[in-house]
Amino acid sequence: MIEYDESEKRLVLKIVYYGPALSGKTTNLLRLHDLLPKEGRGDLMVLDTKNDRTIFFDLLPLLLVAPSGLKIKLKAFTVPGQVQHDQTRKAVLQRADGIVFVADSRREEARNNLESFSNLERNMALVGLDFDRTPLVLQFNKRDLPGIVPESEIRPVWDPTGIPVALASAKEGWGVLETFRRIAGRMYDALDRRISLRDRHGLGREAFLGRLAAR
Ligand SMILES: Nc1nc2c(ncn2[C@@H]2O[C@H](COP(=O)(O)OP(=O)(O)OP(=O)(O)O)[C@@H](O)[C@H]2O)c(=O)[nH]1
Ligand SMILES: [Mg+2]
Repeated sequence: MIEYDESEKRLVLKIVYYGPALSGKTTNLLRLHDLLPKEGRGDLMVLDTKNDRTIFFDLLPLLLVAPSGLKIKLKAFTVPGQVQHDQTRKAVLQRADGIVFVADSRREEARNNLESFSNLERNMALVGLDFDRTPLVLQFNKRDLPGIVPESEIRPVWDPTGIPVALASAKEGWGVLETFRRIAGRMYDALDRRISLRDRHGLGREAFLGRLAAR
């Protein structure tokens, strides 16, 4: 549900980091803020935390300008993962153009991951997002910890679904940028089909990703 105003040459995109409590969504945005180039990167807003738990949302705004002059603002949000904040999760999820689901890779978290994923599917339906058409990337975070589900068990489950899987340790700072590039790439493809970013605005996929997520 992109916000596109052709006369104003303005496009606003929204990425939502979703997932169970404590899976590392806020940490992803903190790292992303550190890893992305200063140019075009806004300030990270980490809102209303209580003992480091998100109770509203976090927001990292990014800005880039296409050769046509189109101003693209990309807002990366996190939802609060704790079960009781479902209303807030739904509100933050509204009009998302891309979703990163951050799972906790530890085996004992499998059930929480699944419940949160079901919650995502339910809330997408409630806010009118089509699961099959919304760009989605699945991040298995906390790969630095012991007791994680190995990749050999993850791939056979998720690869057949077509949902891209990224492995990460947001704490150590790896996999975060890759995850972001993958969701941004998927969003570019969806956008290009709708508003011809390349042909009308002179913005190719690599240029889009390069300006957004160059290191
Ligand atoms: N070992 C390890 N710890 C991590 C990793 N990512 C996040 N953490 C830790 O996990 C805890 C929760 O991280 P947050 O980023 O606040 O989790 P969240 O998903 O935003 O949690 P909610 O806001 O409650 O939904 C913090 O202590 C982080 O430092 C990781 O990759 N590895
Ligand atoms: Mg958080």
